[in-house]
Amino acid sequence: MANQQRLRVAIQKSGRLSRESQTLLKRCGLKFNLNERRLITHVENLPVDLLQVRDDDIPGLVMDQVVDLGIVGENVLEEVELERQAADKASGYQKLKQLDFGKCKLSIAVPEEMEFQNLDSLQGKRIATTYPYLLKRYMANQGVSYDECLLKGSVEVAPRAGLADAICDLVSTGATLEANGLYETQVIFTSQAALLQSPGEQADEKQALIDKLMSRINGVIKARE
Ligand code: PRT
Ligand code: ZN
Repeated sequence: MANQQRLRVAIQKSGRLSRESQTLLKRCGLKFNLNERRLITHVENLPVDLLQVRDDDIPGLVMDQVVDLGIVGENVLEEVELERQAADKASGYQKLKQLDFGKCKLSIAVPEEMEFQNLDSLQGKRIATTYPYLLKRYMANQGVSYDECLLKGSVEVAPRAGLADAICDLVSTGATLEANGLYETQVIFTSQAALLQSPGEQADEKQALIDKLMSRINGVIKARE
């Protein structure tokens, strides 16, 4: 394993959370030059290494204590947590802070022409999603059974393509739903980016660095409000 003395922080390599994750860390005084082709970047002025990875990998890296901190959407965090619990894998973490960006909803949406009265209208229907565990938990709580259509992308076109009757996908402005002739019926989860810490105790020096970063992050977020 690489140098364990340095604090490891996982951030999304490229996507909706990348820019704001980097901006937040820079505002906290971390000096670094990221290159998308590099997995690890050394921060110049503090013993911190940044890992640029797919967002889906971040919760597992934190839960397995491969990294000390991670920034990821709560939607991905909760989905991975449920998936790992089902597989009997370690799923512990500490949520240090909600970061006030990457806000979205995970919602069920149906085609405009569908006869939808309430959730029971979806009984026995097929629902396309990238979030099978969050959907399953919600539907089980509501007592509605459904068939799954697992898609890692293009969820919003599944009904029109005849692959599913409804979808469960992330929504922010709603423009994607509208463009695909769908409307939101239920919000099943609300999400924003969060800062996570791996479970268990850290060595004193590392914990002191985490505390220092946390107080800077609190300052940055407060200044934004
Ligand atoms: O490559 P990698 O796996 O790292 O990235 P990714 O493609 O899986 O994720 P990415 O970058 O698209 O999103 C990262 C995170 O941003 C998500 O997990 C959410 O926490 C957050 N986020 C916030 C969103 C959205 N808003 C969002 N609108 N993620 C996705 N969308 C998509 C949604 O899936 C749909 O296709 O945008 C479309 C809907 O947007 P509206 O504005 O039309 O409603
Ligand atoms: Zn992803």
